Amino acid sequence: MKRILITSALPYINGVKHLGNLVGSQLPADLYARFMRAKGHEVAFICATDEHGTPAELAAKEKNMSTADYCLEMWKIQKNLSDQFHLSFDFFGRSSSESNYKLTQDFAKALKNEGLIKTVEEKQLYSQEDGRFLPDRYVVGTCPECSYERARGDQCENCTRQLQGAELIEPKSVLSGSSKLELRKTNHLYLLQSKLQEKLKEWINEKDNWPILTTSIAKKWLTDGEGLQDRSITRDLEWGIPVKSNGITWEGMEDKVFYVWFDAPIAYISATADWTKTTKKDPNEWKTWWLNDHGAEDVYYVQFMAKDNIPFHTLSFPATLLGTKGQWKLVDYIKGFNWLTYEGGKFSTSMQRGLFMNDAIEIFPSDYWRWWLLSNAPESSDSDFTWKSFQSSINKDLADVLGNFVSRLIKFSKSKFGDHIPVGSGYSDLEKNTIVEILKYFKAYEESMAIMEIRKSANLLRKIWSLGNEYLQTSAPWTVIKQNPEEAGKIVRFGFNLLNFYSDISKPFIPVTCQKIKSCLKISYNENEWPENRELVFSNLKGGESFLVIENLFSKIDDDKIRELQIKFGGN
Ligand code: B3M
Ligand code: ZN
Repeated sequence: MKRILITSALPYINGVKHLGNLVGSQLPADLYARFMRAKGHEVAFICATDEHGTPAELAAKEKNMSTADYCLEMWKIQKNLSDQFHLSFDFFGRSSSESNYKLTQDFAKALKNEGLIKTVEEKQLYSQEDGRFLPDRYVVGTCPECSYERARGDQCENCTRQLQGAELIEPKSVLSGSSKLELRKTNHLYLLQSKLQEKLKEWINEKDNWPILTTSIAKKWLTDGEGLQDRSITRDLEWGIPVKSNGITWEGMEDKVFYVWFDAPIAYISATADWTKTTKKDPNEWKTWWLNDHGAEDVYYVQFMAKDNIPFHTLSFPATLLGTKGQWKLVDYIKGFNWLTYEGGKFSTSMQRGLFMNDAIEIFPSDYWRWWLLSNAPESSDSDFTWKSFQSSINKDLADVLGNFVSRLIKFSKSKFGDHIPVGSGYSDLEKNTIVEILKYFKAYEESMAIMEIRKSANLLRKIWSLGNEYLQTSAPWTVIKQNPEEAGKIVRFGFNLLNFYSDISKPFIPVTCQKIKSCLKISYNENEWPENRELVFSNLKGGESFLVIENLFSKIDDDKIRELQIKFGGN
């Protein structure tokens, strides 16, 4: 049994997240957490809302709410939607929690004690019209690297380059649209990341099993020297974690807050602490996940995120952890994702473009979305959501393959043998060969799930489902029963054992469907059950067990519905 720590990139508090956010971190992380729990490992699956920085302030302004009230309202909304998509976080916390305030301030103090923080006078964009400095997302302009015209003052979401507002071409205030901006002096605390360059390079170079996407982005910043420039970790904002620490006075920092990207990754740790303090016998259990001298050395830590977050997770956050010279756990594996596009265009929260979780869950059940998003996850390249592709995936993979197998088996059994599974005769070569074939693909499925190859895992699971249909087609119980009811009974019993097997191994992808199948079989649904005993697994059901008929496990989506949705949500 291993101990697996899983964190998903913290969704910004502003607005309901779109399907791109969902598949870009939280949903694949949930798939992996479910699989590792089912395999009997101890899992800590942690996430939280990322509540500081300009996204929160700007969004609250738009709603004419205090930022604190806005964040609380949005945390509840995002938590509720996570539940509706069956994201099985062990804890969904908040980066604005008291424990994150304290831990962030403690980290800053530790870094200062290691001589890794200095006060730097810098020039920030100041807007006369707004009467304030314009940090990060308060300013928008053209990216100097890729000419993307909606680059923000902290990062270009198009080419992931981390930016300073003053680098933008033709910068404008996001608040007033004013371009009458001037550079004014202001003091900020800088984390001397450059001093950690060699340590970080050494750490990254040890990661020989990381996906190319992750290491290439990390090394780009390390070799070009870009990513390890000393970086400001404070901002001229009201909303955020105040720059103070017990026992340390930060000269001239009285009205500054820590930069959101300084405190947000620390929230992975503080949310774990909030989790164990509120739900565990030992409130300090969080230390066994995060401190190497408390047992975290044996933890396997995996982070899930979109590619624009990779620089922060391979450089800034490890620099913070290493810089304190504490016993902090560093990530073992980063699963990064490319982008999900929407009908050939970009998803965008700020531009309200694409399909958002609250709309999606109203239209189709969560398993439909889970299946399409995971089987099309933007792993090695971008994926494009189109309504046509969604329709085809639901109608073919779910309805025609898994759904068809279930309905043919159950309808035939009910009509010929009543509502009890027939015993029938013993398995013959056809069943034994089918078992060998299924176990071959099942082994490959488990292997790809263990290394988070998501699309490959979905393809293997679909193949395993299709072998059930092939078995029914070949064994043809509807023909056999005319001559040999005993043989037909055996086929049906084997079919039910296949069904039970499917309802265990498909749980990470489509948990609600698996729950329905278990209730049809009158077997209690246990998320952490996994078919470990390969030999017996297809004989668990001996015959005689009663079952309930499932009415259409999946409903096919017709062309009219798709056309309506394309129009409603702006698809092509
Ligand atoms: N809030 C997600 C984003 O960039 C960002 C992740 C923080 S993880 C510590 O959309
Ligand atoms: Zn760019």
